[in-house]
Amino acid sequence: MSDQDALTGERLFVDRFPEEARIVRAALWSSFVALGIGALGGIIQALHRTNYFRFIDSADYYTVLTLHGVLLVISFTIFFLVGVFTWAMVRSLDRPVIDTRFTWTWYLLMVAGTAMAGIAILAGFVDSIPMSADVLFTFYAPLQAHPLFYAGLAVFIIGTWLAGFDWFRMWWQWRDENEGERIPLQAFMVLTSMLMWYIATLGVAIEVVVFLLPWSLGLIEQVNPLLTRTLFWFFGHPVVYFWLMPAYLLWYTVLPKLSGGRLFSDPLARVVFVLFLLLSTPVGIHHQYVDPGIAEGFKFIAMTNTMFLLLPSLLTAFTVVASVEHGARQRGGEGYLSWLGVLPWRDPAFTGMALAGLMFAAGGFSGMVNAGMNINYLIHNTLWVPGHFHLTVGTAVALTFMASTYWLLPQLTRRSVYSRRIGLFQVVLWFVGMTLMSNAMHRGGLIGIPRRTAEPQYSGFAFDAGFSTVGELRFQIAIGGTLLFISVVLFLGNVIVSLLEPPMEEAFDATLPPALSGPSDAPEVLDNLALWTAIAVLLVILAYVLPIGAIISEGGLFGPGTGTYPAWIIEVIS
Ligand code: HAS
Ligand code: CU
Repeated sequence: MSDQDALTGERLFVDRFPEEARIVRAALWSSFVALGIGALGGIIQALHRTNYFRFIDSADYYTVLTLHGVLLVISFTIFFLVGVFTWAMVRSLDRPVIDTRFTWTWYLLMVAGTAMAGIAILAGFVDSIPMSADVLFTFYAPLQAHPLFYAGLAVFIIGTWLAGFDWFRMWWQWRDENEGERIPLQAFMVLTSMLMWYIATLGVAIEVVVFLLPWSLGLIEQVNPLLTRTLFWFFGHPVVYFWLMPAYLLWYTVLPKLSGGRLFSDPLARVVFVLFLLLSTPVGIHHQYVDPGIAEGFKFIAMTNTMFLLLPSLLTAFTVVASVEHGARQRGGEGYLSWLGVLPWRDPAFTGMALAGLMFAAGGFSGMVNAGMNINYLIHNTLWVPGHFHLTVGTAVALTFMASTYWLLPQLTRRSVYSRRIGLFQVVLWFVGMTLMSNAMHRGGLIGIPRRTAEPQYSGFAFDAGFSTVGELRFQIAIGGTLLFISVVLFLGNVIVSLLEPPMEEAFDATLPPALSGPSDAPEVLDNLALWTAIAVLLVILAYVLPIGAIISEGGLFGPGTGTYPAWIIEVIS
């Protein structure tokens, strides 16, 4: 059975696999609830920081920031991911999940985990409840949250592990029946992403279960902050590719079809996902260039690996643009660039994904700046960094998810999208809002405006000689943030109203055409997942054993983290 099988007309996904469609829908709805609440946190914050409207007290700023960060980058992204991955496994292997009770179990674990963490965060608003979790989405020590927050995270991650197991089981079953066949492309993407996830989450599992949870329960007195930070970033870099991989899956397998063409190269797509499995984890120290207690040499290794890690995204830019160009030429497009004009720009799914890709090119360039060890000192902890990640996770990922929903919705619900014009307006609004906001954030970072503070003006310290620049940037951030919020409201409204539409009569073409250069052109070794996993583990060992060993031997497994300060300071403060 080939990957790109036809499920058209009366044989829509929802008709063929009704229970699986229900599960995918549940995952998507959960993701959209998180999107709505997270976006509300976003607008409150954008207007607060820019000092236009202050709906909250500055004391609650970190509660809102944590809510915004956790709900959007953990819940919105990963619920959407499990929905898309389930859809992709079922359709590409052309078989139902093995046991729907198991599937519902991991979904419910993820819901329970989100609810636990969400309650701990929201309690931060109520002074009479002695519970809070104002630790931001990078929840490392010395910030401490209520145990419920960490327990929620643990439950959520266990849910994702079981989800991966569910998909592996489907593949094992398929493999037994299809000996010698190439793994269908979408399944290949899901499986390699999950292998990367299993490796990456080891860091956060140890951080939470061994250190943070016992510490917040009072079972251990202290932790080594540098150690928990390092374990966090062991996970904190690869998690960004975990958000990105479902977007890449959609760019590789759906965007070419929407453009009217075919994927340029299946083998290149496989190479890209293998490279992410190999290189996503041994780079986390690029978030710690300014951390004392990690030798420069280890930071240099992380930088070198990060530069190699640009390769799969550069390959993606080439392959996806080539596929879109192929589509345009099939539609009669000509010339060096004028083919762009014949693309289906009125289709919100196409336009949203294409604009997401365009913005990712800019986000990728700001990532290259971040990754340079010396230039990172200029931008670290400034507003530049939120500028970077609102282009990557906030646009490449979020806009692709919203745009692709316009294409997935009919297959999953048998309802047509209520208004494609509102859809188109909404994705373009996101693009415009994000252009304003992220550009201003990058520029603000360059003049030294810090990230993560409700009051960016320290007394007696001006960031810019001329008020006008800061004022103009403030304005762009506030307007941009407002447009983004309106865009989310239009998206959610459009989806909700679509569900009230009567079942659609007309056929919906959900086929995905085969690649121009198909799987048979790919060397067989690419499908050897055990080999790639072994090499990935080896690279992680090479990158992390020595720095972590040094951190523990200097600062102690459970602190006091003397590696961070000279011993005489510790003596003075203790
Ligand atoms: Fe990053 C910080 C380096 C990618 C997210 N990053 C962050 C943080 C987040 C984040 C959330 O080295 C902040 C964490 C915190 O709170 O402290 N990042 C990189 C590099 C890349 C990169 C080198 N980041 C991402 C992605 C993210 C993400 C992806 C989320 C999804 N990042 C860093 C570094 C820091 C950092 C440092 C620490 C900064 C500090 O000091 O704190 C690369 O992977 C980027 C490669 C991308 C490209 C672009 C390729 C272009 C493509 C477009 C194709 C076009 C299409 C359109 C599809 C080279 C693929 C076709 C349509 C037509 C019409 C033709
Ligand atoms: Cu990173």
